[in-house]
Amino acid sequence: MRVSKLTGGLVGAALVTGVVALSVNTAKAENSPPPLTKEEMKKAAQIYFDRCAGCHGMLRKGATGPALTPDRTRKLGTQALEAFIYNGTLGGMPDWGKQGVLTKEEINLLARFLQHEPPNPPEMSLQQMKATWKVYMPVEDRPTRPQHNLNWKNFFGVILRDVGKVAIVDGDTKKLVNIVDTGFAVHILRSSASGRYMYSIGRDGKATVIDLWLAKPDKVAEVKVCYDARSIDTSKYHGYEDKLAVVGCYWPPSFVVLDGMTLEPKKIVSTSSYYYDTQEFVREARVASIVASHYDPIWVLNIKEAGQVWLVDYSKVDKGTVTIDMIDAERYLHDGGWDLSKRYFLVAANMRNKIVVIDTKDKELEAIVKVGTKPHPGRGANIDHPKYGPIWCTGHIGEKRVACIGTDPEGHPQYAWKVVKWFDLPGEGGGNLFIKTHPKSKYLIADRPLNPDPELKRSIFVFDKVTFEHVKTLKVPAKYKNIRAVHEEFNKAGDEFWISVWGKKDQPTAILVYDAKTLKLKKEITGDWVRTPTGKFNVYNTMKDIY
Ligand code: DHE
Repeated sequence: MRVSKLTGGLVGAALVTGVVALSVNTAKAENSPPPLTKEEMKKAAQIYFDRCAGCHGMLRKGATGPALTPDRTRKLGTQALEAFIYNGTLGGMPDWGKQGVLTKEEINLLARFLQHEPPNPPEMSLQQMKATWKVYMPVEDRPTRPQHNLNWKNFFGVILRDVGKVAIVDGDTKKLVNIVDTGFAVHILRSSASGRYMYSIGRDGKATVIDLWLAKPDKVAEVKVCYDARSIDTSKYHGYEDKLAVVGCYWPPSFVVLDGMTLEPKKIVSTSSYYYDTQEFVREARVASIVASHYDPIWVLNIKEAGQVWLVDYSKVDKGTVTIDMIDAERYLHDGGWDLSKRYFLVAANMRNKIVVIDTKDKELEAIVKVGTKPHPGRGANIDHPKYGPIWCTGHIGEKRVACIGTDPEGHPQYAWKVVKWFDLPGEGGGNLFIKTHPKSKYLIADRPLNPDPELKRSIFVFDKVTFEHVKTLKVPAKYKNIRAVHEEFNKAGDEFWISVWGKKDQPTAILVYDAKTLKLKKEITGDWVRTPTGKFNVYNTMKDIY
């Protein structure tokens, strides 16, 4: 079990409000939830936050996972809830018990907790954010050129998820450059427009900026802007390079604009909104993925529950103004990426089995494309195909098919916004989280960490980018036990790709480097520091949005 980082923060604050006690005491006798002591409530709230809130929401109204409000959970009762938590579901819910992540006692606690009203999570003000803001190296003390001779644009930032660190690894030599303390469960990394700065965002809402030009690249500033977050990006438009950053928060539902170099918080905007379709108010309308336009001073923010895509113009943020175009799209928006031209942004509406296409030039909804069950593209994979022209592909959590969509309405109108190609991952079931390619590579690579089959979840599947034929299955060496292979990333040249061997916190694992031509394992990056590696981000590919 992960150690609580929130105690005294989110959960602590919720307890202070007295909401918990209220909900326990006022429950009607005939329909009362199973008893929980204050201590148990605190512990259960933490487990829920760590493991469940991402999919079911802090207020448990449901998103990627179903609603877990007491009217539903009390009908299910403790035993049925325990069974779900222990075994997971075919819809993609992890088998927390079977995997050994949660003990039987913790599962029982959680099952009882779910039958109570959810505790009220707290808000966060700009002043509270500023109290956490630390600049380790002021901008004026930072170097004006790189203080090392390393090929820093081919560095990889590797998330060491459960140990709360990011490793900077030299993509040329595969040597560790430094390990940076970033905080709890970093989710993603993004690079600034120049590539010099690497940003991380943790599940605890802490943003960190790392300066890759320092003799030993390290963090130069950090700030906690919310209690729960998944996304961060930076200003990539000409004239704004490296100047601003934006964090997308899950709780409180909001986005926060920061100074790009110091992370000083500048502006908070609430994203609580109305469901685009029913027009009912949704307090917990969270920010899922964010991308930065290269052609306009715009961030594309996906407001998950509301089913809206917000185009946020940051050009006047210094005057206190952000202008937002709110585009009605589909629920529930999750992850996505640019097409090859970087005019269109494609994002998964994962509970409606659709991909939403936003035209960022004309600032409107371009199309909604039906795909398979629970699309999960990561940022997707772009291919310039000889027949279909530019296409963008996504895999699915809920099934084995991969769908590729035509993205060139001008050059190839007959294929635009249609699934032009379906192809299957071998073996049964879904569980794919990420697919990736590189303009220089012949291959498209897919993982499958959420598949229940222990062999499939440790495998990486390689496909020909033109014929879509399955070329090879790469298996993580057998010496790594009880692991999952997750997330692919190419190097700058596109001639190798890296895979994470994702195990438990107490288990040293590896980052595997494959030759992208021969598909042979070229190098195992190991060491005591390689713990729970998840996402890996090549500086050049991330700054240029190459995927
Ligand atoms: Fe992620 C991307 C949210 C579970 C690893 N994840 C994203 C993005 C969102 C998101 C909104 C897009 C960010 C962007 O592009 O701006 N992820 C969530 C969840 O809500 C969810 C389902 C449950 C949760 O509680 O977090 C979840 N994600 C996971 C995992 O279990 C993974 C495998 C490991 C982990 O860190 O928990 C995981 N997510 C990642 C990675 C990316 C990501 C590596 C970036 C992929 C990329 O190539 O850009």
